[in-house]
Amino acid sequence: MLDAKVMKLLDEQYNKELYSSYLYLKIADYYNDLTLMGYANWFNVQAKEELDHAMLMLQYMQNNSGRATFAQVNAVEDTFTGIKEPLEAALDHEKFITASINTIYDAAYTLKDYRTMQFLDWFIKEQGEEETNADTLIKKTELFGTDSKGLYMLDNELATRTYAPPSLVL
Ligand code: OFO
Repeated sequence: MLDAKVMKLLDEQYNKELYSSYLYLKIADYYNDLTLMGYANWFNVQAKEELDHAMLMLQYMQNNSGRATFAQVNAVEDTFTGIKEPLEAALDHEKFITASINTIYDAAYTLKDYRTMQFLDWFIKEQGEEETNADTLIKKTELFGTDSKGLYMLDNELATRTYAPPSLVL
């Protein structure tokens, strides 16, 4: 059994991961509308990965006699303009998720919940990679995205991203 405080934080994280997937589907939809199909593909793949993260949170709770509350997933605001704005929103969101994972880790550490700390190790590494990826995408868009030929090539590069299931298996 896990401590109730840790279980509550994991449950909230489950909801945040579902929202992450929803946010990235929204961003993919935005780029789809701009006919930037590579950017759309990149975020559709990211949305699938986020759904995997939600499933891992749910499975970990279930494996430890917990249950999720299945709280409402927030709506995604449709306020994006330009090509760079959704990328900045994605990076901000990843920083928010990193802080949220760190909060759960802190709680697990305080309670000497080594099992949850070990589970979260994978997420901490993953967040580092995702923040880097989001930041790189912004920088590449700044470098090449202002020129139509450069944007076309960058979009083609992003179209090659493929989905791979998570390396963490519970
Ligand atoms: Fe769930 O990986 Fe980032 O947000």
